[in-house]
Amino acid sequence: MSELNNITLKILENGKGILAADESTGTMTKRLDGVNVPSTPENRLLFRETLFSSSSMTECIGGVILYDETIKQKSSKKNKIPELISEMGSAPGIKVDTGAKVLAGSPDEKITEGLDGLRERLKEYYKLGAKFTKWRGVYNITKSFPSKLSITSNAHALARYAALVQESNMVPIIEPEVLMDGNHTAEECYKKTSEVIERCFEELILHKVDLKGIILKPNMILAGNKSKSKISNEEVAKLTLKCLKSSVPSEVPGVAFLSGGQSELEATENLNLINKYNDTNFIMSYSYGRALQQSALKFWSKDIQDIKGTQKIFNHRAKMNSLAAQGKWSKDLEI
Ligand code: 5MM
Repeated sequence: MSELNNITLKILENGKGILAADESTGTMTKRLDGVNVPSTPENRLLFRETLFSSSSMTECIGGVILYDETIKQKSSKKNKIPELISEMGSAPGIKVDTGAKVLAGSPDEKITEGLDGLRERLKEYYKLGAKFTKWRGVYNITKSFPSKLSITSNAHALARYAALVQESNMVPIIEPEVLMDGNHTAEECYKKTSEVIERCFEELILHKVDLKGIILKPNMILAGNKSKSKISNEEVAKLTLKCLKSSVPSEVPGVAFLSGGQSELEATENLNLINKYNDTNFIMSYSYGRALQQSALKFWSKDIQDIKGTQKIFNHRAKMNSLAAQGKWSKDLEI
């Protein structure tokens, strides 16, 4: 087994998943503003350290995606954050893209940037303890989007990123996120997501990326959040599986879904059904940001020194998702 494949399995096996705590300062400020906590480096660290030192880190969280600010911070006990995560039995990871910018040639779409100087930044992150990395491409659905240009250019960037990351002995998370914003049907989401993922794999293969040493982080197949034709959770699970079965090469060891704006419960329930019906060899797990953090953040904001209480909420959510990643969750386990 290759070293990269080994890392991938350690992160995702046995009901483990990923905590996406890589909100850039802008996004984290929005989240903190939403609960009336000032967005200072100290507060951003305090909330994150509270999660990273929770007991569920050992059993349920195989990896944590960090933002540049956090990977360089020290905990209240003066531990380096990547060391704290490793001591809890999880793997530190890092977001290495520099954000989605206006796509020249199709200004209503986005292209993710960050390739310039990436090789050097990767060396630095590796020394800081990162075992894996993340890069997110974003696509929106309208009648004419995502365009060929956005699909091709984002796939190309994702593949160049992934090749550089593997060269640096880390596992790249490939995150092509087809957004749920809009009034499109689930069928349209299925078609566009399939096209996006297929194109990503064409480029990954062209760039000689070892598919056994990556993690795919896709969206689930959902109707748009403004669509009148919603589908059931069963249908979400079945369409998501159908899409991944036909667009992802079988060498890929694991998939870790993003939550993409689903409620905590929806994200857990859909993941559970995906695992119930999973007839593929892919591990199907989670790499949730909002769906792992929302309730914990809300609770924490009421008393930012209540570490234990916040951890209890986070541990519960992590446990529920870990069960869902094994198809063992049920609604009556929720509190
Ligand atoms: C944690 O949020 C990440 C976004 O950060 P920026 O937009 O600030 O760069 C995001 O990439 C996240 O990792 C994924 O979208 C998954 O998060 P959700 O909340 O969709 O599960």
